This record gives sequence, structure tokens and C-alpha cells, in this order.
Amino acid sequence: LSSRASGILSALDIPSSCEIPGVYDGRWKGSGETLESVCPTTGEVLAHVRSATPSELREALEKSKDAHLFLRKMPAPARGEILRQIREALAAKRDPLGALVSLEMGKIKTEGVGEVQEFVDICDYAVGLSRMMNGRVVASERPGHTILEVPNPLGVVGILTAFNFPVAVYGWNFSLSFAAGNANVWKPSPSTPLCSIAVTKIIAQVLEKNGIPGAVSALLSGGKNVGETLVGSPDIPLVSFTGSEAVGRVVGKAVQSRFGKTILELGGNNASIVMPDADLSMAVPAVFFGAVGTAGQRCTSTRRLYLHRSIAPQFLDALQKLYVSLRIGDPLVQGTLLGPLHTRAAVGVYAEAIRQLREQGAHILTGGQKYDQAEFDQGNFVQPTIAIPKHVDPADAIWSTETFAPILNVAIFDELEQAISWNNSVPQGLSSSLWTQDLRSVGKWIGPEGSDTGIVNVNVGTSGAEIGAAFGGNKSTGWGRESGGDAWKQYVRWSACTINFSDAAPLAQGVDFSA
Ligand code: UN1
Repeated sequence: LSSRASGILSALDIPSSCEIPGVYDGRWKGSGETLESVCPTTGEVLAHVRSATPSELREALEKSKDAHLFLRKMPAPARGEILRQIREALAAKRDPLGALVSLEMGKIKTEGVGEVQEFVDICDYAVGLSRMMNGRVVASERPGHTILEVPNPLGVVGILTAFNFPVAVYGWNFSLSFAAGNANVWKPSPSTPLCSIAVTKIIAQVLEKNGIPGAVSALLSGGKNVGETLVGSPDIPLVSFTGSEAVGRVVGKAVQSRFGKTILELGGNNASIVMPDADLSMAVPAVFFGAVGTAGQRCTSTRRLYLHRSIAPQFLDALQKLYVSLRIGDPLVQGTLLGPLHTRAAVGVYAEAIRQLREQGAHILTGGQKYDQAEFDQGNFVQPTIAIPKHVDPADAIWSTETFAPILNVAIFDELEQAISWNNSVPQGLSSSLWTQDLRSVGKWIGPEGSDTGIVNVNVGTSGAEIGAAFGGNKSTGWGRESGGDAWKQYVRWSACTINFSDAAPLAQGVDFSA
């Protein structure tokens, strides 16, 4: 192992041994198939991680069920105190954990650290929430009666996360779900096992210190078979899944067929619209970050850019300048803005998307190739690309498909209505952003004739949401909401409790049933 990789691992108490156990349910284990963690920058194999066998999976699930029985008896504010300690433990490891995200996933270091910060932030949020998960008192129509809406924990929550946010997305789900009193089983992406091991170690230490069963935050590293078991398990009333639309469709149906609940965070295909009155000194860098940041591998990355005809040449000129000056390379080196794609396969997906663009006569303004210089040889580096497709037909695959790579497709519009209709014309509905200084455009954009996405920004790019608002998207993004807002309400079972304090037992709606 390279010295820098072993330095990062040892700062996080991960052994640089040949095989690392990837399963935790109060005890570390793993004797199933081996997952490989590969550094996307250098191609170095960082670790082999042992996943769960079917019997280890069953055992972990049983332990999580027991752990829930323990946790549900703990008052919510006491659970909040545990989250506060987890927050502190995460913050203490912010730097090495952020570096590990960068090393294993490939995003630049400040974004890796930022991702850990999202987990810290949502812990803060959940600590507060642990004293505010309030139900309601409803006015009853009957004398001497009252109705309470009561939240109680669900049981065991399954959390299936993607490679692109290997730390934060577990954080969003775990913090709220734990505050609500659930045990959690985490199946991370098989290509970022080290991040999930590092996070689980940090959480486990706090749990152990407080005498709480480790299986309230169980880790089940593995591939498709582990995912399928969790999705199919009647012991998991809620499955939170982040990933592709294709897999999300399968997960959604499977969980629905057993009447379980889902939170789905699927594809994004996000647009920025730039009006003639926009402040371009803000809009250009924001589109640059949205399209190129994280090498285009956020669900919220900007993939479509609709420019008003009057500012289009000027905008593209300024944007291209930023693309050309881009610092590409090792994401752990300070100053790098563009790291590699996460996998070799993703380079193929990028190349295929570029091939399609070319075949259909798109004008490639910049980019369109893999980096072939020797220094990028071992990594999955591709050039960020701006393309002007020949057709603006929204049904065309170029516009309607989410390609998880830094490719930005541009079209020119004349009227805001046209741009909004293009924005809304794709299957996905995660994020969108409008650049304008005209209040009338803002009103239209956020209203019933406006953007149909879950995140609707004004003079803010499509990516980089804070944790305080609910995060998620509509349509084929899956309608899920995580993190802030009312998202916590999904992690509980609600009961409507009608209580009669009177000496009579009248029926609702005045029904007379006297014998
Ligand atoms: C994701 O890409 O799955 O809004 C999540 C953002 C981040 C989270 C992205 N806070 O871009």
C-alpha cells in the first residue's frame, strides 16, 4: 500500500491488512465474497473487504431487531445525546475521513471534507429533533374526547447508499432514523467499502462507550445479493435507497409488493436556466461548479444548460475559459478541481455518451475525450465537456438520460416558458436552477407553472444543497425526501389515538346504534 493510503487508513483505525472484515453487528466479521476497493486516481488496490455470507446477514438482522427493542425504550432526547457524541467523534475525524472519501471515491478533498461536514450538520439537526419529534392534538367532534397523533419507531430501517456520497447519505438517514428510535442496517456501495467501515467504526465506538448495542448501526458490505435480501426482508419496514432509476424501479416494486415503505433517491438530470437579466459573474462559476464539480457525479450535477439567446455567446465564452483553466489531477492535492471518475466502467459510459453526441451532429465546444497524458494513465480521468446538441427535442436520449459524468448539454431559448417546459420535459425531477434578477420570472419559476423538481433554486446552482431543507426529487427521481424539512416523519409509524375521557361512548358522525 502507498504510504499516503496507509497514513489515511491508520488515522481511521483501519488496518492495512490483506483482508478487512466488512460486516458489523456489534462484532466485526465477514466471510463472504471479497470486495475490492480501488483508488480511482492511481488504480491502486486499497483493500480487500470481506462481505456478509447469507448466515451472517441473517444474524445481523436478528441482532438489529433486538437492538431496536433496546433503543425504542430509550427516551428520544437520550438518543439525541448519543447523536451529539457521534457528531463530536465525526468532527474529530473530519480531515482523515474527508481524505478517505477523496482517496476511495475520487472527489476532491474539500468536497470529501464537505461531505463529512454534511454528516456532522445532520447530527446537529437530529440532536435538536430528538426533542421536537412532536405529534399533534386534534380537536374531536365528540364531547370528552381527544385525538392524539403519536409517532413511534418503526423497527429496523434498511439504508442502501451509492458510491458518490459514501458518507453523507448514510448520515442523513441514520441520524433521523436513530433519533426516531430505529435500528439501522447499512448496505453501502460495493466500491466504497472503506468509507463505510471508517464511519461505522466511529459510530460503533460511541455506541460501545454508552452500552448501546452496535447493531443499531449495522454494516452489511456486499453486492447485489445483500441488497436483495434487505429489500425482500419483511423485518425491514422501511428501505431507503439511493442509486439509479433502473435499480430503484426494482427496489420500489419489491418493497411495495410486501407493503413496505420506501424512500427513493434516484436519477437527477438537472437544468440551469439563464435569463437575459442574470448576473453572469455569479451564474457562470455556479454552472461551472454544478457541471464539473465532483466530476459530474452528484445526483444534483448540472447536466442541461438553457441559455437565453441574448447572453448565450458571452456566457459560453466565459464558461469555456473556466473549463480551459481547470486544474485536473490528484483529488488529494490542494488546488485540484477535477478528479477522476469513480470507476473504469464510468469512463466507458462517458465515451458512449460522447459518441452519441457526435453521431447526432452535436457541436462539442470543449472536452470530449479521455485524458491520455502519461500522468493520468492509471486513473479514470475524462475531459469535462460542453456540447451543443443539434436537436432540442426533449424526448431525445441525449436530453432525457442521466449520464453520470461531466457532460453539459446546452440549448438556446427565447422565452422563459420554453425553457421551463424543457426543464420539465425529462423523466427525472431532482434539482433545477434559474438565474435572473426579475421578480416576475422568480414567481413563475417557483409557482404552479414553474419547475417540477424537488429542489427549485434561484441564483443558486443545482447542486450543493444544505441539510436543513428536505432533499429529494419528483417523478422518476422517486419522490423521496431525506435530511431536513419533514423527512423525519417517514422514519416513524404514526398512530391516531382517540381517547375518551367522558362517561358516555358516543359514535362519530352521530351514528345511533342503540339496541
Ligand atoms: C447526491 O448526489 O446523491 O446537494 C447527493 C448536493 C449534496 C448532496 C448530493 N448536498 O449536491
